[in-house]
Amino acid sequence: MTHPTDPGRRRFLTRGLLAGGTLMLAGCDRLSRSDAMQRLFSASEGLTQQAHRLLASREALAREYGPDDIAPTFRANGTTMPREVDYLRLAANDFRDWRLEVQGLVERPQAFSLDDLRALPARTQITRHDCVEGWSCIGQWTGAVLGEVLARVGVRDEARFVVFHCADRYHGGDRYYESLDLREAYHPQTLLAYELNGGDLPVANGAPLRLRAERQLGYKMAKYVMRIELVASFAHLGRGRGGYWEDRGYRWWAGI
Ligand SMILES: Nc1nc2c(c(=O)[nH]1)N[C@H]1C(S)=C(S)[C@@H](COP(=O)(O)O)O[C@H]1N2
Ligand SMILES: [Mo]
Repeated sequence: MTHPTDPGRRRFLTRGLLAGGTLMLAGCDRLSRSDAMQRLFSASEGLTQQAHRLLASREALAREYGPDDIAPTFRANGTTMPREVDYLRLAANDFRDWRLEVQGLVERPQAFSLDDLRALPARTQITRHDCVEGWSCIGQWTGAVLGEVLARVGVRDEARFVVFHCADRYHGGDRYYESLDLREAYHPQTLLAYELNGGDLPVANGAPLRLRAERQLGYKMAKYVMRIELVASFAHLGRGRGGYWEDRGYRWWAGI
């Protein structure tokens, strides 16, 4: 497995470097004329420092909260009740026949039942969900660590992104989907969640399984996940931008 330098991340890094450089120069205008400061600001050293700081921040944990912070009901947004017949049939039988297909650029494509996923190494975390529409909500999520699922299917070297295919068509139009790069997928807080606040995940919040990628905005966190596909590019999916909302102008990189 390699950690890819995807275009989104490269753009993010460049933006960060430029912003960091401008701030430092603006704040240290007088000092920067001294020899020592000139040396410190010499292109390679300054950029390396900034790059290290940014790379480290990609590994950082999202803030976790305490039980007292949990909202009484977790707000639901976007699709809250899929209308697709296949989904309704699975829901009617309490998702006993539901299977998560994991396929694409993997060594051993596999289908996981909910029990299979519950048997994998799990994590519980209390985090804040931030939606671009301007609201936040704190909830407790339990789920299988996505990295553990990926380890079981064996990610091939060519794979760069993990795509989440959902059951719902947003307002009856295109199917919802999302994608993460492998670095975000292997982050310890990235979960395939089957529980919210200690109970089964409600349909409104993505039953039976939804993604939690805690350092990303809400629209990245695909609900009603049916299939996971490992890909080298998402050009062939939807309108080619890596997600339902990305196809409509949202940024692919939604880190917070
Ligand atoms: N399948 C699917 N996933 C989705 C959406 C959706 O409409 N369909 N909406 C997204 C948006 S914009 C947000 S803010 C969160 C909302 O999650 P919640 O309903 O648990 O609050 O789910 C995201 N994942
Ligand atoms: Mo959102």
